[in-house]
Amino acid sequence: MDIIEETYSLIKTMKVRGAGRIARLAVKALSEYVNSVKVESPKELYDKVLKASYRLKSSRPTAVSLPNALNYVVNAAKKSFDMKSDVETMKEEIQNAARNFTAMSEGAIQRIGEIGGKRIVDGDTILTHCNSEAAISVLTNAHRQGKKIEVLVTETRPLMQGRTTASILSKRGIDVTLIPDSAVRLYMHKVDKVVVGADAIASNGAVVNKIGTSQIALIAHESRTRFYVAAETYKLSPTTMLGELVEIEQRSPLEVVPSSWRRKNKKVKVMNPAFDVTPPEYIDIIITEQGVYPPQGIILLMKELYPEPAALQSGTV
Ligand code: RUB
Repeated sequence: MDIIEETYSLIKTMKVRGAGRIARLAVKALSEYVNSVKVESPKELYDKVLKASYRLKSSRPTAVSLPNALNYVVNAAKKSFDMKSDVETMKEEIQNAARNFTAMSEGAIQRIGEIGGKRIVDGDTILTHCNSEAAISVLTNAHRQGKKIEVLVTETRPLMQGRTTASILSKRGIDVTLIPDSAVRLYMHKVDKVVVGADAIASNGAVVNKIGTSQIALIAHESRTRFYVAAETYKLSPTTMLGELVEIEQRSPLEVVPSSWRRKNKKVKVMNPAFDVTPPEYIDIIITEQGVYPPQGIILLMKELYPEPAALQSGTV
């Protein structure tokens, strides 16, 4: 299980982060694990795949891309096992599924960029939050389509993922300004569109993304600024169709204040939620690789892609 434990730790400690990246890393780990694991029977292989995928799923709780990606691979294992394949064939089919997921994910990000880039117009000032491959793809495509854009990037405390975004966009030749999270309302009058990514999208169109996203959406709503979400369809959370909630990850207080400060201020409680929920009323469109949806329309796409969410809830995969 070495590769599984290594990957668990890379995701948990956020050395690899972002909903799409952790999904691809997890399926890659599962595939490598399957390649090297020694088993006596297809049943043993299937059980090990299930166990490894449970472990990987538990590394971070909010990004639904993680269980969706792993379920995609586990489903291939189950199908192969049900077809009474031998161990070698099962291994091959599992590894193919992992490769397919990765290719699909990378293609989706590119397609979202092409679709979303068209929604940006020449001269737009756009605000983005945190570090999202899908949102960056939209901004990069708009820039490559020859539109002159200016991007405001929030720092994204406490871990400052905004610096990564600012650096990437700037290296691609885009005019970028980094601002503190608390300056969003001051600058919103300059902003034409907000573009953010997503960790999970609920069946009512609510979007779970980096903490602070919902505050930005509220400010955008107040000033009638358009609010776009760029997200691959594997960010849709099928179990929300059954009334399940998306768990919001609480991270260590030490990401907010150093331990020396905590020792001196023992009575102060420190909370560090990593994500929040933006209600559908504050979102104009969700840009997916399958097209653009109003948040209220996302349920239709979800029902098409996940016809049997109860199977996921029962824990069979
Ligand atoms: C990252 C974050 C990103 C989404 C979408 O949070 O909230 O906006 O994951 O990213 P963290 P992407 O840094 O805590 O992982 O579009 O790259 O999947």
